[in-house]
Amino acid sequence: MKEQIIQQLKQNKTVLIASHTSPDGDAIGSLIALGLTLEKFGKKVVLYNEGPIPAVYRFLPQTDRVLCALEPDAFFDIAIVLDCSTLQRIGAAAETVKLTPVTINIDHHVTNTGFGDFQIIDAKACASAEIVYELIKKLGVAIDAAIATSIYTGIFTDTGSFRFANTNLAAFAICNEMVQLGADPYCVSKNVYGAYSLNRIKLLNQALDTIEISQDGKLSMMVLTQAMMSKTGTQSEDVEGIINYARRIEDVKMAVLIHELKNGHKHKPACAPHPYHVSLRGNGNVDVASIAADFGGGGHHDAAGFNIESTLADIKNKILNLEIGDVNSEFGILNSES
Ligand SMILES: [Mn+2]
Repeated sequence: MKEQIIQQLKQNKTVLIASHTSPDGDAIGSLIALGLTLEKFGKKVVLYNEGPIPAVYRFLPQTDRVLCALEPDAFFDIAIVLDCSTLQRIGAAAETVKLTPVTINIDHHVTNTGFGDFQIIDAKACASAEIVYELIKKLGVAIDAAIATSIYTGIFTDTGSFRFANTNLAAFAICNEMVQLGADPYCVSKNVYGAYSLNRIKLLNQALDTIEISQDGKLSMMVLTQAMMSKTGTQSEDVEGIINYARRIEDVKMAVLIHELKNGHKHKPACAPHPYHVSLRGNGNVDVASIAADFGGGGHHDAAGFNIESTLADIKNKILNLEIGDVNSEFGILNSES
């Protein structure tokens, strides 16, 4: 498959590269790394991310050239979609991609639908940045400090700083090489774990106040509403990482964050259905990707999510009634007590 993709890249001139909305470090890092590489490879490259790009990732090279909207008549020879389990994850540009003659799907989500004409889907890869790195090697393009920093950041953030179950040998090997090629670990972590705004701490306080634990103690649940966000003056990027507080509670196997989405109908009463994004985080013993898939979402074994239009009471009920059975972890973590 890699050979065919390289063949396609050689034959064509204009390339659109896109990654998912509400991007994380892997979505941005992979996007920039592949974009800079293909430019060195002689391609005309447009980078797309619907955003918003969190402030903590704006230190990455050339993030200011990432477009959040395309001209309605924009046309490309090839579209490359990164870190997305479905094409729809990129947002409005999916319509442009559908009209593109060749679509390449590069991803590491187990729930990837296999869309596009060519795919490299590797659920064992620690990040999409790992797959992008391998593609760059195959292309034979020299990795400069800007590309190295972008790949390093993608792997560093998607492995939770080498803490999550997806942390593999490649994560260390590639990051070691990226540091040799000019990535600065201190600079990356200083930016990624930069200072929190007071507003964000106030939002965290509100979120912590909503924690509920299921009867058997295996599930923790948090809620963030738009009212809390406007009260604390926070944006969607400030929500990132908050779920980890619910996950770290003793005995919890799965943490859930129910986040009310922005286009909630303002004039509807609180008991009417609203759009929510539900994030799931497992501790290694629960396959949260399959739970998310049951609700029409997707993700990884330990981190997944879905969107739902519901009342808050309904969704909380559904979640508290979920069966959190132990499954065989694909990472072999079978240290469950029960
Ligand atoms: Mn990723």
